[in-house]
Amino acid sequence: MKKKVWFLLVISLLLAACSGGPGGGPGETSTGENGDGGDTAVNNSEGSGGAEGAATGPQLASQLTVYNWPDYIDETLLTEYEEEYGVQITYDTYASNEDLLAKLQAGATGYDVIFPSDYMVSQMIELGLLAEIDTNNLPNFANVSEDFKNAPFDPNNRHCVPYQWGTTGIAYRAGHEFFAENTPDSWAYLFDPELLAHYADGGINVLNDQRELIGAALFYLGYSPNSTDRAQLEEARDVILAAKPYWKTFNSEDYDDALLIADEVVLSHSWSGDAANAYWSTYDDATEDGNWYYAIPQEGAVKWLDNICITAFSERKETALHFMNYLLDAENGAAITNFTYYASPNEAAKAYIEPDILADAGIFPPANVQDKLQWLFELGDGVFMWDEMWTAIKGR
Ligand code: N2P
Repeated sequence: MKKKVWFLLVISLLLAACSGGPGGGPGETSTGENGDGGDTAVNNSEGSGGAEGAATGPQLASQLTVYNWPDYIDETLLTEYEEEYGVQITYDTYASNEDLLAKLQAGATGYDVIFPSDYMVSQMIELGLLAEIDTNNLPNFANVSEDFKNAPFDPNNRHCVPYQWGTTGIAYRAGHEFFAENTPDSWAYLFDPELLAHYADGGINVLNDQRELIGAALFYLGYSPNSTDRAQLEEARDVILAAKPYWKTFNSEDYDDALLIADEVVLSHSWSGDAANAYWSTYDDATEDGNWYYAIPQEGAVKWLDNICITAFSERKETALHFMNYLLDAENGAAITNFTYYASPNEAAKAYIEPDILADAGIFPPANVQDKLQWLFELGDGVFMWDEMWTAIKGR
């Protein structure tokens, strides 16, 4: 039995942070051709588990295009959906909310189902990029925890339903001699050159994600991760530029497997599930321990909720809704978390989630930790200033 809880609750000095609700080209596993007709292309009427009524079943298109974060679903679920419903799924991935938005704004209208985070949902609603849904047509919406319904970024779930949630902190190599004496429980371990000098030769990775990285620097400086104050943002940019020479990689796509598990780095800015993947993938029954630990910095950290949404331009909305309902099934929701190591907002799924995952406080943080995390909000026009900082950070 893997009983050891590896997560460090290093939050005691956390400043009172704002809490509240979450306010705030098709391809890789493609199994079909592009460009079939829309939902009118009836080819399935099995009906079981359908979103549109049991009697006749939904009118499903022959294809569906799904655009998600990397390593964010157990792909056997896709195959099972294809086999059960006769819908061929084209599955593709993006690295960040900003990449997703840029792709849609550049005219990639082929995508039906997407998975933006909280702040990006509100931005996309304002831009008219998301279709409206009626959760009355989603029987499995009842599986979702009330805590995650009706979030401020999408009142009454008029556009999206919750998919997975997590935190953003620091993953570090257990057994590294410097970390044996010094727990990386502060963003200083990512940004302070004096500290970085102790372990930079082992490799450091940061998330290639502007809201996360600039947000972390803002936490480090004692500011809001949603700041749109130019002086604060410039300070954050300069903190990042001073630390950048010590970093080996900007990777938010496959850093858990390619860098953490592969021992290419000793410390990484990390999403909770990726850190947990690194821990459980290196877990040794003999020592009852894994190689990677995860800490939430004392200055505060981001809590996020990713969502399943249908694009406004989807020509297969009924099929997309049917697929959305499929993902909200209790056992399917559990299969997703058992694969990704991210927390599930699907309450009914918990009966099927691995006990070790449910008990892992790094994945499902206790309430006292959650209360001290902060949501990211849409930045309004401030987004242009953030883009400017990000260009300066990545460009030099
Ligand atoms: C995992 C993607 C995590 C999504 N590879 C963070 N919002």
